[in-house]
Amino acid sequence: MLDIHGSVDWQGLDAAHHLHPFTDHKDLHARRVRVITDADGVFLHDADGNKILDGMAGLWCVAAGYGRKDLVEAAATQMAKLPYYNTFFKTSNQPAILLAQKLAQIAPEGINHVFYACSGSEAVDSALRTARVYWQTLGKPQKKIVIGREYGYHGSTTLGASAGGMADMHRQAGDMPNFAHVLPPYWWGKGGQMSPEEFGVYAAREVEKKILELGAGNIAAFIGEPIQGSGGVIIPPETYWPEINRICKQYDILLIADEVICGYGRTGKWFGSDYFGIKPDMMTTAKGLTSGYVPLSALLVHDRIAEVMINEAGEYYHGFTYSGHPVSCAVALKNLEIIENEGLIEGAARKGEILRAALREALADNPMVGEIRGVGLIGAIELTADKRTRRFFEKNGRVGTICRDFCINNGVIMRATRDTMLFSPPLTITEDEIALMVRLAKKSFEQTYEKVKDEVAS
Ligand code: PXG
Repeated sequence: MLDIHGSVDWQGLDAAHHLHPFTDHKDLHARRVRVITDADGVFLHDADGNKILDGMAGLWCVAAGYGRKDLVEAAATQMAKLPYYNTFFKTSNQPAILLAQKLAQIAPEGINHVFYACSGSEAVDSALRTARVYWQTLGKPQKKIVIGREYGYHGSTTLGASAGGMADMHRQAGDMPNFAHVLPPYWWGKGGQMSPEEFGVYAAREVEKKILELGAGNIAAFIGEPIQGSGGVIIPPETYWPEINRICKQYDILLIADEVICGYGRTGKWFGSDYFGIKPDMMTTAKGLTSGYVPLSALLVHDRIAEVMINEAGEYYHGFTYSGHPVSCAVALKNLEIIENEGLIEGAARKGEILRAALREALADNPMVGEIRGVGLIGAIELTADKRTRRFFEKNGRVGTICRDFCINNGVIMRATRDTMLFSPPLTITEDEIALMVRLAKKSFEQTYEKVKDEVAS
């Protein structure tokens, strides 16, 4: 499809043949899809010549930033040496072995085994399958139910969608039996008159209530993101995870930390579990593992589960063609080396504080800006009709979408969940780039306020 100047009509071609994830296609075709052509550092370029600061690191994944020749070389070298071989039939490959060793080194104490897949969703599926096999092997096949949380996101396979707490996904596909959902530790939205600390304990005890209601003997696992990412960067009060640790231990329920977003430095620690002191039996990881350059996920498994799987469970009837893909594993090894050598984890903690302080200063006078929260380089800004009472706008999601559109038109990508604005830039972002991101956000938030100020309490 060529236009009169002989260049490709990218938008027309995309609309003609491409079905997109999580997209209302009629709505998309009524606008123009944005075609990203190339990227460098924290900046994206599109086919219309715009340069945009990527405040989301792609989909929370491009930790090491765009345009890294070292990652490209790691992939090319491995492709030339061994582009593919499987890990099924008593075979392995060197990058997969070395990466498993490295992951065991950096994972929390007692987590020393790795199962590879390609996506976060597959890692979640693998965790849930592993939990089933574990309990069956121990003679407790009735322990099947998985408890997740409202606003949780655990991927888009049918099991992942069922474990997650997104109502629209349940309606369309993810409504498998043996899943239950509880209140998220979302103090701003659901904490009422409680202090954050009281609410953290309250939200954790909702898990305990659900366990008592369904019977601990029927429950396989609790799954939770250390910080709920897509659900609105919900950062639990510090009282939450210690209580969840206690509850899972007391009722003999596996604790699965979904680290797909939090893992590999984003929180200013290797894992969100390190930040919050979570004691997981399994951790699902992906995204930042390869900085998104190639697909790879890793399910990290605690010794107490691995021992049962290895010594008692017999054959594990589960796996993917690309489990332990040598190119993905080689890129992951280089990416973890970059994260360590460039001090990106400590950098995330330090730069996160700078970013939040700058946002608080820049947005202090905007009456629709409520809580600004974050840990390391993941954070959120609540847009509110009344910051004293934490009242939401009518038709939740409308103001967030307005703000998101202003942001992108001004040259910065932030994501909106309901009316909460989210950010998660590459860990390589510089202080100058942080300052630019804040300037662009300030302008976009002011434009949004101008549009909705009649609805905002002064
Ligand atoms: N768990 C968590 C915590 C995630 O954030 C997945 C599992 C699934 O990973 P895959 O690789 O199968 O997509 C995710 C993915 C968004 C957005 O808009 C977030 C994700 C994916 C797509 C969009 O916030 N997270």
